[in-house]
Amino acid sequence: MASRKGSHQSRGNGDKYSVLLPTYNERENLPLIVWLLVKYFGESGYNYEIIVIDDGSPDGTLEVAEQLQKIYGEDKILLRPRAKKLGLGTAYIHGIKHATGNYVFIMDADLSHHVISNLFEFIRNREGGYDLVSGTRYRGDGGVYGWDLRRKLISRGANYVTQVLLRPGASDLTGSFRLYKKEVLESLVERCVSKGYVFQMEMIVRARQGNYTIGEVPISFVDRVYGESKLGGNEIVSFLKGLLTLFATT
Ligand SMILES: Nc1nc2c(ncn2[C@@H]2O[C@H](COP(=O)(O)OP(=O)(O)OP(=O)(O)O)[C@@H](O)[C@H]2O)c(=O)[nH]1
Ligand SMILES: *[C@@H]1O[C@H](CO)[C@@H](O)[C@H](O)[C@H]1NC(C)=O
Ligand SMILES: [Mg+2]
Repeated sequence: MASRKGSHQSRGNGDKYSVLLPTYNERENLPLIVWLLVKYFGESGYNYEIIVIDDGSPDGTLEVAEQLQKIYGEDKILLRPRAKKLGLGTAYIHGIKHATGNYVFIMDADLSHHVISNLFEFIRNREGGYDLVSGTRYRGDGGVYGWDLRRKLISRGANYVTQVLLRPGASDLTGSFRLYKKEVLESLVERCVSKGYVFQMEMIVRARQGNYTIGEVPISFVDRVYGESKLGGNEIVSFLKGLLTLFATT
């Protein structure tokens, strides 16, 4: 890892990182992930902003985000809420419109990703010239913790079927911890048709089609401690439908 000397100084030659945090009922998780991000970026000297896209969470996530904005500043914490739950895919699209960075991180707000141990690796890969850097649970030290067998099988199975059908050239297709060049993200999002869980996968498939270079960083994924999981039978059915649509149209 590169030296951390010279922290608190501007770094990255004018580069700016926008972190998109979509939230739905993440009141308990948001303060910690924001604190971790502020701490990391503050110490490393990279310019950054955190964009919280809350979809009218009934648990009061937005009020918590407003408090965080008061603490860390309006230039660091941007709030771009929507009135109701409109889905993860469109939350990203909404967030990108307001991003002023030339690089964009997307990650879950539920602390499932070990953000700090990995951020630097993402940035290092990015600086190595990749158009997008994707966190992978299926290579190197990557892994999944806290999931029951059923969920592990679903995730592995979905990944395997997609590998066989679409040969996307990345080991983890449904992962949600990624770093994009902003213009790459914009052009991929424009071409994506799917919503929900297929969205992340389609992004990688389209990246491959567009001949973008993809770097990979092994990540650990831990199950959320706070809040409820939303993965049910419906998601699995719609995932399979989306996968087949993607297979048929690419
Ligand atoms: N703005 C917005 N955020 C959402 C929506 N659905 C999920 N999210 C957020 O997107 C991230 C990923 O969603 P999760 O529910 O954690 O999905 P998951 O990790 O596959 O499943 P669990 O962690 O088991 O619930 C989290 O930060 C959620 O709060 C939505 O419709 N709108
Ligand atoms: C990607 O590369 C392949 C092989 O070099 C080429 O045939 C194809 O046209 C390229 N696609 C795009 C979108 O540039
Ligand atoms: Mg999660």
